[in-house]
Amino acid sequence: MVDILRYPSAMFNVRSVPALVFALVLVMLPSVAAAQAPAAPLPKVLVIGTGGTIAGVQDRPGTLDGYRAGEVPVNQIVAGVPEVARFAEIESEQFLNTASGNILPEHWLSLSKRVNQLLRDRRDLAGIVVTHGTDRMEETAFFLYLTVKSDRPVVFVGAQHPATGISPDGPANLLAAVRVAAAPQSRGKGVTIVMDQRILSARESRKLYLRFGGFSTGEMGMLGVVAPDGPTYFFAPLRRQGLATEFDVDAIDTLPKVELVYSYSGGDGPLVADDTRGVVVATTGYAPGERVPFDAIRRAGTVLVQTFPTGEHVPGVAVRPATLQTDAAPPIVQAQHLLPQKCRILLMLALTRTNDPWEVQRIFAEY
Ligand code: DAS
Repeated sequence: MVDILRYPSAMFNVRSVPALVFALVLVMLPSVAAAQAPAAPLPKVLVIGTGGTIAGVQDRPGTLDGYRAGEVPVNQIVAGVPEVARFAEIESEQFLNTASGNILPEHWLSLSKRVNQLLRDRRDLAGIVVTHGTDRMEETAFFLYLTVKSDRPVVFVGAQHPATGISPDGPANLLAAVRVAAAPQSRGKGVTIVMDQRILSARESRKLYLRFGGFSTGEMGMLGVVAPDGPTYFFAPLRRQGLATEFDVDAIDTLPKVELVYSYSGGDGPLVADDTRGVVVATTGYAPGERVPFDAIRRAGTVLVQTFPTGEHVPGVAVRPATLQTDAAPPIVQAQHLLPQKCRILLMLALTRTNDPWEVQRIFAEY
């Protein structure tokens, strides 16, 4: 008997060679066809630039010295990361180019209007990335989280080191953000912030510190990570956002004035201007001297929202007709696990729809 391990050709009878060739051709045909088939088109992602450190330039490149945020145009930032072209067909658009401390509520409105318009008109876009300064990123991202009526991903990204500094983090962050915006599994997850390979919900994310890894979602954890083989999700938001939002930025020209104040030992309450429609109080509990002015504020028709300074507290939420207060004054609206600056944004939007604190409470319980 022939040892077919040592003489594999002995498996085949010489007379069956034509049959063998035919069989080989049959086996190889699909791979030849696959090699010749045009590659599937890459998803399209639009990168909208607003500035920040990711667009920052130093006077002494290659150091960790100071820099000017919001200098490099977004098309140059994208061109500096050619690796993104493996995952998406990229377009870019310059919305602003500034440090994020200059970004105001009117910019939130116009950016949200633009993103809504793009996602309505451009069915070909898989998602949108917004480059943004990290100082105010959590606020702009949360405004869009509440107002972009789409299930397609809108991903905010920035950097802690400028592009010309030592170990810039912008390129890796941008690559991760584009992969998240291009991924079908990112649909329905709401507006996110992608920093340091973490996918964070815009509702929960906050800047904790200036170093790498400085963005956190506190107790709520992250939605997912950008792994070497792409975005991987563990959780999805359940609160209203995206297609389920009731807020319509196209019907809003200006946002109502809402103040944010702290309560503290020995405090005697804030002074609130007449045109203030809402006040958010960051407090773990009022000082005796604060009760009277805070009561007066809400009796005068200004809606008062209370949250923990850390945003971590989750109080029970009263639903009409039960009352949280012992007096007959309108209720103090209770926020649930929401940072004070994000309560301000939600209150601004709520006040575009109602002045009734019970209705505002309903909104704070749903978003
Ligand atoms: N602190 C800078 C940043 O990290 C500047 C800014 O927020 O625009 O992006």
